[in-house]
Amino acid sequence: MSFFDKIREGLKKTKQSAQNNVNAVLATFRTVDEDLLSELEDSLILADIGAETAMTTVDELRERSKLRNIHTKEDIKAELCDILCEKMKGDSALHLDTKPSVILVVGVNGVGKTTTIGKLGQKFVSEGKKVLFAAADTFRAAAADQLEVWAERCSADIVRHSEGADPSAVIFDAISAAKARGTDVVICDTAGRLHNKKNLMNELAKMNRVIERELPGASRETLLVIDATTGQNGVNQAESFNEACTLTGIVLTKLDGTAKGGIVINISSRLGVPVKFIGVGESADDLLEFDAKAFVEAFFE
Ligand SMILES: Nc1nc2c(ncn2[C@@H]2O[C@H](COP(=O)(O)OP(=O)(O)O)[C@@H](O)[C@H]2O)c(=O)[nH]1
Ligand SMILES: [Mg+2]
Repeated sequence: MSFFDKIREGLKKTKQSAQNNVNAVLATFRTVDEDLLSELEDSLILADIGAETAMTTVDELRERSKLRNIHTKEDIKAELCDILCEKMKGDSALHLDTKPSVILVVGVNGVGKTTTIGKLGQKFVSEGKKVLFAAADTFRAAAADQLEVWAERCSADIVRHSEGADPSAVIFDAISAAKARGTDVVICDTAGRLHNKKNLMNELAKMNRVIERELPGASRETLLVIDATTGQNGVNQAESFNEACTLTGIVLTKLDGTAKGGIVINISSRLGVPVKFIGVGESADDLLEFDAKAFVEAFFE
């Protein structure tokens, strides 16, 4: 299945609703007037693009329609795609230039952190990289067991401690092992069960201190995983985590399970943190590098 087919397949539910809405609005197109703009705004909001983003999108469309001739619904679609791509611009690439480099994966419980780490491991190993997982979600033993299954599946190494251990100690050991073994990428799983923001900040700060101290100058990524099916709640989570640590990218999982794929546009335009990957299923190859243009095209196709 091609890359585009995968996005298309992953966005099937979104398209069944969003496309119908946007297309239904465009089907009645005669001219760009306030009726059309407000109907478009509503259909964008229904796809979870967010009220604010829908409003600024429509404002931009209004301005453009004054400057350019928009004659057909294809013209409008093209302008709409262009405006939404602009809102998502940002660097979607991972920057892992040092050996080892470190990816810290954060997010609330159940969003798909461990699964995403497994998928990333698979991707890096297939590129010929040596990967080590740090099982720093020590909250329950099952979390490390789950990561271990992925490690076996994709031939990555894993460092784990017993249940309840200090997550920063796991990361410390993982980095020592990575240095000794010539690992390319260390991917750290974390617990999503932190009770409050202060707790979360302290824990993340401690892990970051360990990485900083043990690997000064190393390439780092901090990826926030968000479940696309949680809608507005996902935006709130992103805002909290963005305050607690410096995020370098977002992974939006479970796009295959939602009719509201517009959340991708909402989150990346609101936070100014680029979406780097999208998850469209549970298996190892269901993680796609994010491409704003391909995404928007599939969205409005
Ligand atoms: N459909 C679908 N399910 C996913 C995706 N990513 C993760 N999951 C499922 O979501 C559930 C929770 O994932 P897990 O990685 O354990 O979440 P964690 O608590 O954040 O580590 C599991 O059943 C995963 O198989 C995705 O992109 N699509
Ligand atoms: Mg987990």
